[in-house]
Amino acid sequence: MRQQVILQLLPILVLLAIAGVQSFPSNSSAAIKGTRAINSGFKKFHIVTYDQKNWHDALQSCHLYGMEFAAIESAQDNFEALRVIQSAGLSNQKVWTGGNDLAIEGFFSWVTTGTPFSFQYWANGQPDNLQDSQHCVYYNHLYGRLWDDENCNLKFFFLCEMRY
Ligand SMILES: [Ca+2]
Repeated sequence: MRQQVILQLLPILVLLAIAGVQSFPSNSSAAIKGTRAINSGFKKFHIVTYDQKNWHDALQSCHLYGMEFAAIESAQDNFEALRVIQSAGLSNQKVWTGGNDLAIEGFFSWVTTGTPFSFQYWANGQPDNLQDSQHCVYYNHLYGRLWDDENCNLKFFFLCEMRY
């Protein structure tokens, strides 16, 4: 009896599964589970809500998703990036950006564009390159979600961007 019910339900379950797949967005970036995206002019920021990586692995992850590591190049970018972090429920987490001074100490640029920082959102007293080991830039919730430089090997959430 129980098996019969399951057999009768099987076609319905299959149909539901197919409908679920078909309703999934065809855009590859939108299909990444757990991301939140918000437009910022010509780009859209995404944050992967289930994974924390060191800065270099985060860079690779953005590329694997067909995106770039986020460059925060304007007040609007910054506003939208903060909105993505908030909407993802990660307001109390540390979040990597693509900012770094790995090439030359003290000269920060965006890894995606190679351009030096124009817009800046540093926390008071940052960047401080503490213990001469901080070369990657993240949103630090402990400093009001302003920018801070930190050791690139630490694992944080990370922002990617899709350009249009
Ligand atoms: Ca620092």
